[in-house]
Amino acid sequence: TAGKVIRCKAAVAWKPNAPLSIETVEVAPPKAGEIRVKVIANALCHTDLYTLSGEDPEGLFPCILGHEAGAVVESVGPGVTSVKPGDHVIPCYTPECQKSDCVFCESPKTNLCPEIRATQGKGVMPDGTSRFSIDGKPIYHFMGCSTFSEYSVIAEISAAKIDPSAPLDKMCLFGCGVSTGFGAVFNTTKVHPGSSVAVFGLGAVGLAVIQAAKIAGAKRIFAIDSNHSKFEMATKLGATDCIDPTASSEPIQNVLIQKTKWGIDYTYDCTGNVEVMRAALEASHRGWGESCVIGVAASGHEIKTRPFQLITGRTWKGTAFGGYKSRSQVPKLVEQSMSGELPIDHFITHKFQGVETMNEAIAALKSGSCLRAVVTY
Ligand code: NAD
Ligand code: AHE
Ligand code: ZN
Repeated sequence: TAGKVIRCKAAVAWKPNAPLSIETVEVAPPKAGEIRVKVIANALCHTDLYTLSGEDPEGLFPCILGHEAGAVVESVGPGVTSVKPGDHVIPCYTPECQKSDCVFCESPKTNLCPEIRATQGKGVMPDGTSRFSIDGKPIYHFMGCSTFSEYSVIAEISAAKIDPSAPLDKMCLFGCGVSTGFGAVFNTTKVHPGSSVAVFGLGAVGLAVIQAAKIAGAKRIFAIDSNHSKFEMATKLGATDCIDPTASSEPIQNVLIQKTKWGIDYTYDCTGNVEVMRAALEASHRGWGESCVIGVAASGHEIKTRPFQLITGRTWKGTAFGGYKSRSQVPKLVEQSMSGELPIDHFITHKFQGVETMNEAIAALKSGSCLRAVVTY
């Protein structure tokens, strides 16, 4: 198949807020610096639903969504040296070019390599064109991954090569949500033993924050969600207090401060709701509390608080992909999960077979009873 167009099935988003359409797409061979991958399994992330809703200012249609996957390299374009056909990879929306003149890759402070970010946001490959088409009409890429397709083309610098013995139908979770939650704790805030943590929103991202906070030695972990069905897993992973913010007329930040006197050392928004982000910041500890924005808010939604909250020692921060440098660190996450240090099976609550089941998987994630729905192709 190398060098030839592949025709395969993909779930195409023709327009916002409509069911995906299962189509036969043409996937062109990879160009220089690109690789073509056979997607083995894809998990749904809330961000796929966000972009499908039409609220994402970077959302382009028609497109092929999907950014949490496990894949096998089918063929490589000219100049590709870090992977070869047959290698197992996790496509990563945060690439890592590893060039010596990339100040972001060179810095230990960030994972935000900008090498292909501009074209990625425009739904095209770095040369400005798409590798997907239907009857010759181009279809946009998404987040540099587009894994709602049996085959996809990604940049070499977006592919984290992992242990081939690791099951891709589980390791796909490291493509986004679980890595993000773990990294928010281990990289972005560096939770210290004995500290207190509050997590707003108990989807896979929020629950991964709880799991990591427990491992980091947090003593008290508040789990906050309006959906009580999330409390059981939160408790299993280490939450000490589960709170429904709608249960009281008192703002949740006040409830939390009353329970802790001065607030909470580390708080995380995993909802994407800007009011929740404010509550999380204001629930953080006077003098040193850190609040980390993880949830993605729609365009036009902005955060606010009284500057006094910052003057009195709170820090507002945010994370993309948990701060993990994708190509160098995702393989280690896979190892840690294989060794039992970072178990992830509990996030997979729903399984589907075939790219044609993608709409069912979307319905599952929306149902409120799902953490991750994995579709195996
Ligand atoms: P999810 O939909 O599975 O979970 C969200 C949870 O938040 C649900 O349990 C829901 O009941 C709860 N919730 C929603 N509104 C709430 C409110 N007002 N108060 C309390 N609880 C509320 O989503 P997910 O896949 O876990 O993703 C969580 C968020 O993180 C999304 O916004 C997603 O787009 C974002 N995200 C960001 C990154 C990043 O790199 N920054 C990575 C992955 C996901
Ligand atoms: N196009 C969106 C950006 C949304 C956003 O912030 N995405 C997160 C990842 S969400 C994964 O599920 C992120 O890492 N952003 C950094 C980046 O470079 O995009 C919008 O709302 O504008
Ligand atoms: Zn995601």
